Amino acid sequence: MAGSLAEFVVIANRLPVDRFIEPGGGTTWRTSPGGLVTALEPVMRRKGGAWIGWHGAPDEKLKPFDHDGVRLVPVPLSGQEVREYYEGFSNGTLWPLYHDVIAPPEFHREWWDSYVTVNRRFAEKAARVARRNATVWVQDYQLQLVPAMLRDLRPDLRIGFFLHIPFPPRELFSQLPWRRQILEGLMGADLVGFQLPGAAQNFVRLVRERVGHKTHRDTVYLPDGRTVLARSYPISIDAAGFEELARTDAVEARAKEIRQSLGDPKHVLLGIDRLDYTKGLRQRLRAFGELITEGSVDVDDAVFVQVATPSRERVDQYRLLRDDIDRLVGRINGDVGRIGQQPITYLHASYPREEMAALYRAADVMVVTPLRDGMNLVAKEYVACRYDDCGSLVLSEFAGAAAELRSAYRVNPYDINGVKTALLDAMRADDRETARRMKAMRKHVLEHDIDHWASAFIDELTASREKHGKRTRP
Ligand code: GDG
Repeated sequence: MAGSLAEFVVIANRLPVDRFIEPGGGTTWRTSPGGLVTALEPVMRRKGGAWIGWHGAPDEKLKPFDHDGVRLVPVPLSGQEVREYYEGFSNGTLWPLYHDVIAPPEFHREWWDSYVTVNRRFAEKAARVARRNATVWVQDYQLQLVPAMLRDLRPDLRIGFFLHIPFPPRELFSQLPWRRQILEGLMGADLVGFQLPGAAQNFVRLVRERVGHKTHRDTVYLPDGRTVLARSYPISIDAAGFEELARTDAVEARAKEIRQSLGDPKHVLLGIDRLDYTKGLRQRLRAFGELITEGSVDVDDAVFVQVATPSRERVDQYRLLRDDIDRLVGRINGDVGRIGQQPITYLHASYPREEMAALYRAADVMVVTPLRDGMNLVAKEYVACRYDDCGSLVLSEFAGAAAELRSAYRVNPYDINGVKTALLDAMRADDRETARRMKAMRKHVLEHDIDHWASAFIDELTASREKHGKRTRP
């Protein structure tokens, strides 16, 4: 397939593969775990798709290659671009700004310049790879300028954009020195997708107020007659795939083993997150620590397992966070632990999918307390794995998932007493109440899986462009 033009193109910061060096020195690529790849693979295969993204190593140029029937087109980044475009503007400016400025965003003009340069490189690559009238789907905050840049180069294309993280209200977005350029970048798309309706509304309002375009509900009317639709498409997971994995004997056995090695306590509580300041780790650990200190929960009865997957370790704020959480866990375990009885088991590591499923199966209470989160897939994965209708979910109202998982124990993570109450409620609930809540959440997650998400977006993108094409045809 390499060499031919693609009918369907995905552009994301990263290619959906990881490189492995074999013992003999040979290189193989393996599909990286993640719902997006799984969801898009069938479409990509059917339509002769291409995926454009960085392959993960700086200062290295690679030729396009085929992997599992999909054409992968690597985009090179220099070491300096990784620092300025990726760690800098994407993760030091946009990430904190879009997550309610939980950490202060940094604004540096050279980071912005690098963001523009790299976005242009992605757009140019897509312009060369896409067939005439092809569909291109741009992913996430690292690439918000790509839609407009690509439209300039290839007005024939149908362009969609999806933002995986929140889109902030104007009071926060307006801090950005390059706010107008970002809005104009996004408006290059025919369809701009968000996790929640509120984010789409924030976008439309900003376009009206900052750029001055006419808008009506979810539609922006551009001076050239083109329209841009802004809608919500809450992302999901391969729910059936997770359930199937959770039902395997190996995962069930491992879940038992995990509980045993924790001393078979009455309650196993679990948190799984990238180690990120948006995820509210500190708040949940404090709440749990206080419950034990006060004696509301006996140290022999409950264990909190917190998996914090290493993330963005070269960004200063993430290094500080790691030290902060290390200290907090040490203090709680030091204060209230006993020999052989550590209330918090803290794991700073990443695990295979099977181990994740076993952890979900081992946990009685899943604790998801982000201060702000676009969606939060961990919450949905937990629900998908609880095929026996056991297990409770404590969920922050500031996670996108809270709009769908209405039967979770809902918390404001800033309210430590509220989190404590919810943890106690979840631990003390009887089986009937637990099953009632879990059944309702499972129904939703199984009916609204990742395929549902991808086809809703692609169908709308197809329809919007067709409508638009008819209106403007001379
Ligand atoms: C962004 C948005 C939005 C984590 N540790 C391991 C591991 N994971 C997997 C989880 C889950 C995924 O990573 C994390 O997804 P989240 O949604 O929880 O969070 P972000 O990484 O911040 O994702 C978020 C998402 O994009 C999708 O739009 O929901 O709001 O911030 O799937 O299972 N997987 C494995 N080992 C680990 O150690 N295998």
